[in-house]
Amino acid sequence: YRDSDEHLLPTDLSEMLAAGTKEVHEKAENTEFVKDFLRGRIRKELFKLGHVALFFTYSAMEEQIERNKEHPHLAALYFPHELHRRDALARDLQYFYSEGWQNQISVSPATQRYVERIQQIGQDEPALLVAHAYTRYMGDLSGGQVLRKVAQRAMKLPPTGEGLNFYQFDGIHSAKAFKQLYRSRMNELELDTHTKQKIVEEAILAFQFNVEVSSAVEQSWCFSCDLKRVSYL
Ligand code: VER
Repeated sequence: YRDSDEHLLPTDLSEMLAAGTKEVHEKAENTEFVKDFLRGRIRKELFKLGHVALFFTYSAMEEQIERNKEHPHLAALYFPHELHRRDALARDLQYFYSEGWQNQISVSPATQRYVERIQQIGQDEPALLVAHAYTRYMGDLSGGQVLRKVAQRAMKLPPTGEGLNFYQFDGIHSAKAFKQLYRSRMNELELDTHTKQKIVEEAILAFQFNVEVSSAVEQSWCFSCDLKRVSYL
């Protein structure tokens, strides 16, 4: 037993990310939007707006991942079949908004800022895309599975899974095993300490973007809907 071992800072990227985002994860879990969601108080209009925001976010992220898929810091984390959500979100939006959904949705300012950051690092510092992929995909494979059940029950969506494709990872049999694979792939990347720290910083930023987007979704209700906060679906 060596006391000093317990005080060593982690050097594996997966552990640095988990430790570095612990505090902001708690913040992300505690926005009104997320708390209402977990209680099953889901207003369908807000759920739809959340999906619209996710659609723009994943479109940007996956476009940049695609563009940089041969980059040495991203190639080992390239799992389009298993992870990519853009098409699943498009199917969900088609279900919620019907034909012509593309013309009914628009990007909110908070989502636009998130998207611009993803595009900027995709151009200038592709290694930092690791942070964005981690924040979304590892989250979707963790808490996301709880959200699927809550959403299905609260909005009485059909058991066939329509409207819930986003939460359904058809290419992944065990979320737990896949997360372990993803963590080991992150840890095998050849990154110096400075770059790893920058990835952790970027992940914290990615969480903050998510918090801002969900607060904006929450607030948009007051301005755009006559019913205000009366009815919960
Ligand atoms: Fe989190 N999450 N989460 N989460 N999450 C876990 C891991 C995890 C949970 C539960 C859990 C977010 O919100 C929630 C993220 C990212 C995010 C568990 C493990 C709940 C119940 C909620 C609330 C809905 C949000 C909003 C995000 C980011 C957008 C990541 C990245 C991880 C992986 C941590 C790691 O490194 O193992 C039970």
